[in-house]
Amino acid sequence: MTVAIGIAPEFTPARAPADSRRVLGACPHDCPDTCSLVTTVEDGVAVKVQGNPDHRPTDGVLCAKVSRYTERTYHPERLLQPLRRVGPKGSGRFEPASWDEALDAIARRLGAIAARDPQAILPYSYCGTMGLVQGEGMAARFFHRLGASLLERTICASAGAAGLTHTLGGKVGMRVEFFAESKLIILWGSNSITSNLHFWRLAQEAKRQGARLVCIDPRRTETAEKCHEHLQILPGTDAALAFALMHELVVHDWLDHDYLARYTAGWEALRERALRWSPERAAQVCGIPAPQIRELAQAYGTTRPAAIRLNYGMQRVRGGGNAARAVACLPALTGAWRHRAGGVLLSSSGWYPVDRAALQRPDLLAGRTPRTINMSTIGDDLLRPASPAFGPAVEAVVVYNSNPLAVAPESAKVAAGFAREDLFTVVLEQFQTDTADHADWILPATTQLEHWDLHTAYGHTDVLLNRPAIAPVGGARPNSQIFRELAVRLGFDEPCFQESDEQLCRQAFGDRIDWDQLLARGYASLQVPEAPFAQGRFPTASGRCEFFSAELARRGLDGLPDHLPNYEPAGASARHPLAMISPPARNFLNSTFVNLRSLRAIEREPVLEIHPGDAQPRGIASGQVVRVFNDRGSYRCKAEVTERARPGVVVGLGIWWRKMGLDGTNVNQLTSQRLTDLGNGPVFYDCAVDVQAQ
Ligand SMILES: Nc1nc2c(c(=O)[nH]1)N[C@H]1C(S)=C(S)[C@@H](COP(=O)(O)OP(=O)(O)OC[C@H]3O[C@@H](n4cnc5c(=O)[nH]c(N)nc54)[C@H](O)[C@@H]3O)O[C@H]1N2
Ligand SMILES: Nc1nc2c(c(=O)[nH]1)N[C@H]1C(S)=C(S)[C@@H](COP(=O)(O)OP(=O)(O)OC[C@H]3O[C@@H](n4cnc5c(=O)[nH]c(N)nc54)[C@H](O)[C@@H]3O)O[C@H]1N2
Ligand code: SF4
Ligand SMILES: [Mo]
Repeated sequence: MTVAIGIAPEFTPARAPADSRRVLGACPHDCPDTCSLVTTVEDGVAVKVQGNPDHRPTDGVLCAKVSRYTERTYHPERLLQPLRRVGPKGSGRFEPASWDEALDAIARRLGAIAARDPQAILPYSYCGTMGLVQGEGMAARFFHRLGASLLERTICASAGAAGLTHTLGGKVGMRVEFFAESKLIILWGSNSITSNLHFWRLAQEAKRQGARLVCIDPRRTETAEKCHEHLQILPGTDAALAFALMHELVVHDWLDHDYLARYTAGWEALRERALRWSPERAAQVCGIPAPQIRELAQAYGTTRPAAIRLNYGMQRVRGGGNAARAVACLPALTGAWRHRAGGVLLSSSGWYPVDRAALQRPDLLAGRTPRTINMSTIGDDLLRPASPAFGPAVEAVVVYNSNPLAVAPESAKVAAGFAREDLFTVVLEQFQTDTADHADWILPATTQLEHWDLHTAYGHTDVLLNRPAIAPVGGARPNSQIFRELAVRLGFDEPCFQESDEQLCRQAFGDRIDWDQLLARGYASLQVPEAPFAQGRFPTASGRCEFFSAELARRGLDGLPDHLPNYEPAGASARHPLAMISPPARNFLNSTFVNLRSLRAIEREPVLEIHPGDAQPRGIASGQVVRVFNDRGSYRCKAEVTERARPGVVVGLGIWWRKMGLDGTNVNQLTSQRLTDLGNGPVFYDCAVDVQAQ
């Protein structure tokens, strides 16, 4: 499906005068809200970052984190010049160097490795910035031209994305603004107040109009507390719940038979599977009362319009892809899609017609097909020797927009990999993170206030332009500039390596976007239909909502969604009877912002939430140091005995820098490198542990 891009009809002219020192930008962080920023600049200094009141999804409001963006940009620990390692690997000891020294040395080393086999070089990046230019723009061109290993960027959302794509046809769904008109909103695996604040504002609006809010989450989050109903489900059991809801929809005939007949594929088979999931059976699996499931089914089956805000919290388990599939099926059973305020939304990113080939230039591979390495198994892959199946051992890693030491699973292995003396590691960073500590060279990168970028979103459907508000701080340079200069030194003379960031911004959508409008207003809206699937027209191969996916069946997989139990379910192991989840802390964004004093003052220190019923037999009291452990490792932090955690499930809010932890570790010391059923994603929330008082 292609969509045109224009100015939202509801657009009102910016209030700031044309000559103001207020610069329009976009929040770069990995958050569904992608806010429009207004930065006030005085004498070349950014003094304030605020939410743009003219941008509807932002509505003039930013979260606590980005409201403090100037504290981050002018942080006394900002990296301001290139640094060369002087101590042993991982010691964090560096000396300053000039840009020429750094870039010459890096180009020499990468060139020498590439001359043997460029696949021994691995880029490692994720969403420190979501920008199309400072993300996989110039960097992708550089690594494609080099012929480096490709990186499969799975660490966050790939299971859910695959689930959605095999059901709805892409990362598409309801338009977020219409949740405000829904009468029933299910917040499924989503702590919106923490990680999708602007959605929560819409849910509140709906609540004021009489909507019922239901939260499905193993943790009693600040969001769950404010909903009418909370299903405190066991991690990794969402598909079972979805099937029980289907069971009840069938049994009570709360079905839209016309919608099912016209716009879905595989209904008979799905129906049969759903009928095996009585609420009683699901209640056993999910660890919640059967009447609660029946009530939710009745509400979902009889309320119009009903909407589901699915988030990524529920897909970080073995069966995450199937669970996302099962939930994504629900609105087609009731015909909820017929109304603009009905349906499901996990991600809207698939609506954007981004010209990735123009930005990333895979043609620069010139017929080469490098191997692909999954970023979620970086621990094992850095330690893997050369072999015919794997290819060459990884000899060099170039990290940008990511902090794998803190965020990747099974971090003892990740740390061991990055500690290899023979590994050449370059880290482009704003701060000396755990990963930067392991670098041979650290290159100081600009923040969002200092560079150009263009942003899509995954929680709304606008395109945002980020203009630099201030000059780069100290000697920092944009990622794009760093890759451009490395390209020159490696003799890459294709004209695309000369292109400016502004040119890259323009290439992202070609002539499908009005550049002048973006420059003037900072954003433009995609024209996505109000009720995109009211008459089917799903972007699947069949054009239908695919309960049964012929494509999955062709790959030898189950064509229907199913409930796949966790690898490490709560209570299954006598040695490690507790399930641990590690969702985001409200005042950090993944491992970003952990080093901001004002925000750390709120989060205080790493804690493990544990239910009184699990704490008491272990002799654990609040404030006490505990050891959390399994066969992969051990991690010490303070316990917080609280009913926010459900029985059998402990919660380690993330993601702290390792070096701020008691033993220089964080929760990922315990998580595993196993992968999800679909999408090869990580299983952060599928992790059995036990806890001991210290
Ligand atoms: N403040 C803040 N905002 C963030 C982030 C952050 O770190 N901090 N991270 C950003 C990123 S990278 C992402 S991907 C997005 C979305 O990030 P998500 O990880 O989807 O975050 P949440 O929406 O908080 O959803 C997580 C919720 O799912 C719950 N959960 C865990 N396991 C299960 C399960 O098996 N089933 C169900 N039903 N629920 C489960 C957790 O307890 C948690 O409350 O948020 C972004 N926004
Ligand atoms: N246990 C556990 N682990 C998790 C999760 C969880 O819920 N539990 N969540 C997972 C999820 S959803 C995600 S998305 C990943 C997140 O993993 P990452 O994408 O690695 O996210 P961050 O930890 O925020 O690290 C981003 C880094 O990029 C840097 N950065 C920001 N902007 C720029 C820039 O313009 N240039 C350069 N060079 N650097 C920049 C920041 O300073 C920061 O250190 O973590 C995953 N890990
Ligand atoms: S992190 Fe999310 S809520 Fe906060 S400013 Fe950025 S986009 Fe908005
Ligand atoms: Mo994420």
